[in-house]
Amino acid sequence: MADPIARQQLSQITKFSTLHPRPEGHKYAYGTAGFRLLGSLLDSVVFRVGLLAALRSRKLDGETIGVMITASHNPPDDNGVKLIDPQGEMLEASWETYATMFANAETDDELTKEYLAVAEALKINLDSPSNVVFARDTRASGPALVAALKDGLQAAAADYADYRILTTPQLHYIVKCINTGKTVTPYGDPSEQGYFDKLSTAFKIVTKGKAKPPTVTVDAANGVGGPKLKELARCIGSDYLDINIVKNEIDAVERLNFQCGADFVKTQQKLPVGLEPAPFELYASLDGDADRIVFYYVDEANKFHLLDGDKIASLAATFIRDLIAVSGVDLQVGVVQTAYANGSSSKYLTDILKVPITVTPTGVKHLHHAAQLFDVGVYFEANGHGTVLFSNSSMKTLESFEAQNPGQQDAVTTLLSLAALINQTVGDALSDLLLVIAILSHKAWGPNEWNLTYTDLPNRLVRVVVKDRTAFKTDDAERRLVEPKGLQVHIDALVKKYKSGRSFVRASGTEDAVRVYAEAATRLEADELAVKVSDLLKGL
Ligand code: NG1
Ligand code: ZN
Repeated sequence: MADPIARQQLSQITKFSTLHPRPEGHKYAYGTAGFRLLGSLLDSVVFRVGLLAALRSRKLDGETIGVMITASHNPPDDNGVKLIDPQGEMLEASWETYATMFANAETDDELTKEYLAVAEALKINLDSPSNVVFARDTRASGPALVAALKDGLQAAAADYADYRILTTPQLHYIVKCINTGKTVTPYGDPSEQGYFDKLSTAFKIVTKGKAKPPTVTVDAANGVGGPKLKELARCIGSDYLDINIVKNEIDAVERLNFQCGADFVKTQQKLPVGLEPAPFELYASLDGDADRIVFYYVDEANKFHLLDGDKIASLAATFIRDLIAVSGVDLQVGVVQTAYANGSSSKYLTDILKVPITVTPTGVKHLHHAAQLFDVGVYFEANGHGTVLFSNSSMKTLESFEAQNPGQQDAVTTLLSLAALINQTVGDALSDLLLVIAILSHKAWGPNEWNLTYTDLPNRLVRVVVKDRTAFKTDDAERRLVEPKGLQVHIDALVKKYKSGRSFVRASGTEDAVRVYAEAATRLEADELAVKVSDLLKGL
């Protein structure tokens, strides 16, 4: 049986848990985006996540773990919670099971038993130090969930720091800063100001000697990104950059992600409602926790053109590849995509840029891990979530490189500053915004020139509700169905009939549905292919 300290902790957990009862009949699952559902159903879940975060930190010798309370691009009444590992990465997959187990424990006693069982199985000393930091987005349910989290952390005797309202990537940054603070490669100052200073300094170095970029208008989805971007722009200074922030009503909580924001613009393939853009000017939309960004503009005929994650990836990969070539450093850039990447983007990267591509299943953790295998790994989901990772050895190579001429020196300085400008922990809309602006100003491009690099194939994404989405099993990075048996043959037969046709079906990881993706040479054909493939799922 447990020692006195552990016994006291367990009795505290049972006691506090009674204040956070689990709603009856609800089954929780820690998915690709952590727990995410109606905020009113999350009190017990967040309390229990506090317990898990405390254990996770103890397992890792007291390294600091992050807990972010957000539901990203979801509607205002939803909320969510996810854990951040010490290097600012997503929670290690094996722990997702414990998260789900804790969330579903039926009684306070059962929860306490599971807590002890995990501690014993993983040889965690309950008396050892535990450190957790947390933050939330602007949702109305946030403060009450923070209170539940604090109860969990207190019950598990963890030390914690409340970073209040932050973007998701800011908290990832802070977690990494804290845990690298005493190493030879500290990531930065573990504070919000440290984040702003790091990005703004890097932006000024990367754009040194370039003309001040034209004003960019940013739709902040009425979320946390708005005030944070305002502060970031203030740190950069109006001598270097002007940003016009719209959809910035964070107090109108019901407007969060409503008819605006990155998800709305990407899925609807249209402008945020009420935006009246000037032709050929650059616009961008963030999502509710500012880890996604998409860009767009209208032409002289007011036609909307989307510049999504694939366009950001190819822009970044081209720029970095060219800088590496100028510098003479021996490094390789690679791009990581999912099956949702537009076929034209993959063709452009492979045939024109000659940049290697890895395709992984959906979910940022898969992309992130694949990107770590390149010297410089660029990864973006088409929906605008992504970043660029510089490996430790590339950083060493760049830092110790002896340039032979000023051109080489400039290129190496720019590469090193890019590594500082780009959030190395997770996709970050604010950092990605500055990256894109910096690249466009180097190239003296507007959004139209950027868009002309390649033309997206028309595509359609359809959500289909089926009886049991777990019956849909895939391989080849989700591009082919293995089960239900025989279905892939029918999809192949349909795809063959369309010029540049491609289609696949996979179960969503975040919703109880399957998604059908189709692309083809024309809008009509892409829509038709999507409908025909969806029809194959009728009755399943
Ligand atoms: P699912 O529901 O598994 O398709 C969606 C997005 C992912 C990712 C996750 C996490 C699409 C097609 N899918 O996943 O890219 O962002 O949500 O939020 O956009
Ligand atoms: Zn998000």
